[in-house]
Amino acid sequence: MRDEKKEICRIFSEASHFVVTSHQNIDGDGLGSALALYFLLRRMGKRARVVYDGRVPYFYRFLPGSAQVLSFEEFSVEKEPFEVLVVVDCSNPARVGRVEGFLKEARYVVNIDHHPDNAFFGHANFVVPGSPASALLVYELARELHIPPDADIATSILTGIVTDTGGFQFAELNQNLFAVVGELVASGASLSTIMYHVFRFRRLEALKLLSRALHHLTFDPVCGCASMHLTQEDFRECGAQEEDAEGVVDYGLYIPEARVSVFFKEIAPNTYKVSLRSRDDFDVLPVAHHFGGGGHQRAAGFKITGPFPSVYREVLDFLRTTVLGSSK
Ligand SMILES: [Mn+2]
Repeated sequence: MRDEKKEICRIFSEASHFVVTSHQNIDGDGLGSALALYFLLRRMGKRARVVYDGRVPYFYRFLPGSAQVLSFEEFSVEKEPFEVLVVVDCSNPARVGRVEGFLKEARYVVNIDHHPDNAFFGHANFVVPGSPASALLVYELARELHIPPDADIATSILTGIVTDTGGFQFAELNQNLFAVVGELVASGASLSTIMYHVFRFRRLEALKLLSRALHHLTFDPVCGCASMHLTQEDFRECGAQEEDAEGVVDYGLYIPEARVSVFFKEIAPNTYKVSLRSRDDFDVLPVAHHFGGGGHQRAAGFKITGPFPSVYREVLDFLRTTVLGSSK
């Protein structure tokens, strides 16, 4: 079998113009991985751009290079040619928004990801579903390229790891991961700065929104399902944006008996983004797939439309049946 890591290193060495992108509704792993690749390619003397179809959330703007991220519009104006499109932390090209059109333009598409349902859409696919973060795969690539991380690369990679492990709560900080974190810290990354921005740097509007979501929190002790929702009205009344709901779904699992947390976010009238989180013993990915979404075993999501009461009932009924049907 072809070594995908080596193939990507070959593409990185041979080509000279790169666009790096990640999924819409970007998180610390998507952005951290994209920026780490950007710095890595620049260290190799390449021309690289990070293009993202969306706005970088304010709490990730501490990241070095985040000001250089181009919106889809900004890049379209610039019209700079590129040979390679690197898509990172993204299971499916439909998730990159309008950047999806670049897949046809690129000579090579490089796919670096850790989602179990990755569609292998690249010419080279470095996909490791067991990896705690895509950023760890970027770390491996840097090693393969013999490029020791500098402070910018280290900060970007560690932000990805911190985000996707929930600050080392969802993945055990074993000796291997600890060694990587040690090297990144030695290279100039500040773990406390990253933890602060990823988890505790939230504007008043976001905290007001969180209080609304918690106010709506309900728990079904029979199946261990915790649920929350936020309506468009909640967002309006709090003066909040979509990015302000980041992390809300995690609160459902604070309940000791909770096995799964579900969070409904109304993003347009009667259109809901649904996030799912679970503990080790329950896989939410089949639930997300059932509703046409995707993600990971412990964190997944999908979109659904309809009036809230019927949407809520449909999802909760399916969840209940699935949770109760799975072994305890
Ligand atoms: Mn990720």
